[in-house]
Amino acid sequence: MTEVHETIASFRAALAGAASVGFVPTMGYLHEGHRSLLDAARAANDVAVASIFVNPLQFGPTEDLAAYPRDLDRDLAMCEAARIDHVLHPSVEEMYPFGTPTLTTVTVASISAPMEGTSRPTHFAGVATVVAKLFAIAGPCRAYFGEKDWQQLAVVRRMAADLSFPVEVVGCPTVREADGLALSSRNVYLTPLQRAAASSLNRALRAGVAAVESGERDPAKVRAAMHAVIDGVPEAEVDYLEVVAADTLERLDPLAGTLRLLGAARFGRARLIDNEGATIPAPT
Ligand code: PAJ
Repeated sequence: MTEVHETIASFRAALAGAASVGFVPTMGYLHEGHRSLLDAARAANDVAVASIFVNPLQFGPTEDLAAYPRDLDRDLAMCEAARIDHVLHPSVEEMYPFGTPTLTTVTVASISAPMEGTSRPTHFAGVATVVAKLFAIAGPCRAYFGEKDWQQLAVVRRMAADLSFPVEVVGCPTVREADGLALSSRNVYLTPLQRAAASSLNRALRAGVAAVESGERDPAKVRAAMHAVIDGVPEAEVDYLEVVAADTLERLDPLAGTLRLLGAARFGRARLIDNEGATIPAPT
């Protein structure tokens, strides 16, 4: 039976003394992408736990905090099916008893700045602050994050290392629909027409990967290859399409080493993000 905890104290007490803990932080409205993280946590640890908390700190003033989809009963049924032992489901007051914004904020410079950071300037400080709190609450554990949010994964990895959290951050592959669209809680905002158009984001990124794999080393040309796929899609409003170093997220010219191609686009109300990897072998 999955046990639900509304207080930090009760969740902490439940985890104390476990030989190994696998932890999956989420904002709920769980789908098969989250399920893959729950399964990975369950498979590799004695105790498998999750958190469900829509974190107000990581939403900008004009973003979808109030509208963010929620369905706790369905989420708990998925946790139960995945044999998750404990779920932390705190109120905003339990997490932020002194209110928001918090006086103490965790920021991860440079990695947080480009791409999502440009479009959503306070987002990663909100993510890093809540994840630091969740790591402090869970204690020593393996924590599972999706590659779907590649920049978030990079921010969390660096934060955990810089602050010496006793946490091993584990990245898990992106779960997709058959047409390539990455599963996301925000996909529910899409109308049927927008849903059909939304696969163009992943197609654009794969066109960029194909350009790199066919020998293109000029980042501007790789970006152009991605734009060529999506710019003509009337439902898509591109925010950015980038190719950067996979770990530092720095721009490289010429392209070299382990790369990540990342994009964000609006389809109606839904702002979707996605990414793909490409590696340029070192010259021999
Ligand atoms: P949320 O969007 O609910 O995502 C929770 C975790 O599920 C994240 O690590 C995310 O990368 C992963 N995930 C989402 N879609 C996925 C997919 N299609 N395939 C694989 N993994 C996927 O990300 C957050 O919540 C929040 O920012 C959080 C880290 C919980 C902090 O509030």
